[in-house]
Amino acid sequence: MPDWSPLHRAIVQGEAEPAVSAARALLDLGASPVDLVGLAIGPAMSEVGQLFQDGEYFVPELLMAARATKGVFELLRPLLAKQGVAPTGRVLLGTVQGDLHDIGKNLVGAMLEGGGFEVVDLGVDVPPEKFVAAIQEKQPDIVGLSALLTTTLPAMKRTLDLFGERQLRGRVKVMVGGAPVTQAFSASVGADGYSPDAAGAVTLARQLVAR
Ligand code: B1M
Repeated sequence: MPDWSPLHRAIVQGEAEPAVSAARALLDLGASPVDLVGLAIGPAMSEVGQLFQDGEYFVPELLMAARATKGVFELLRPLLAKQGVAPTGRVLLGTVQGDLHDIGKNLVGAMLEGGGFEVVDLGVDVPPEKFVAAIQEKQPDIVGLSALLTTTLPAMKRTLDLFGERQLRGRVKVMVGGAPVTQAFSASVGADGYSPDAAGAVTLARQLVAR
């Protein structure tokens, strides 16, 4: 079992170069890029979120941790892409309108890439119309909606409602996630699936394309 602690520590402490070096060392020892995302980066960012919530971290520490993660993702992205066999499907991903949180969404995107999916990331604060335009342009198999604020859950519903109005639900499956999202909420807005975390999102996406 690889020792994830140097990478975990570097991310929690927001040290970008040590994080990249620790990731490189783990890869040299044979660790899988998917495990780096799921077993080191994910838990480290969850700890950062908890430290922020506990009042021990403030915005600068959060942003430093996110920057350290970004450097590691740049190293991992080509390796994750190479790992997948033939692309399993195309996923359009975005954080819904009014919501600027993207750390969890980015983890989901990286895990999906590691699982062989092609990911088109629309970023944060994505209006429903922009999702619709991207569905028409990119023809994804799945749309993934992320929300971190209870106040942006209605935007998730508006997005799904617009897909229905534009008769896109027969063309794409929709999966939802983010801290305030639950299975019950997912069912109430008519999503095709919900995952509480990034690893589960890959399993769910595989099930949705197989349906
Ligand atoms: Co904000 N924030 N934030 N924040 N922030 C929360 C969400 C909050 C719970 C903190 C709190 O008060 N305790 C709270 C929301 C309360 C609520 O809605 N009830 C909150 C608030 C209030 C706010 C602001 C309004 C604060 C303000 O300005 N007064 C503001 C809103 C800005 C906006 O969006 N319009 C704001 C701003 C920010 C920062 C910019 C400072 C920063 C975001 C930086 C960034 O994302 N680039 C930030 C952060 C970092 C957090 C916390 C601390 C951490 C979130 C995070 O990254 N967690 C968060 C408190 C917390 O969660 N502890 C908080 C780590 C990440 C790995 O987990 O995102 O949950 P998560 O993703 C998981 C799963 O949810 C799931 O998989 C991921 C990996 O396992 N998942 C999916 C996510 N998306 C998925 C999609 C899927 C499937 C699974 O399928 C498509």
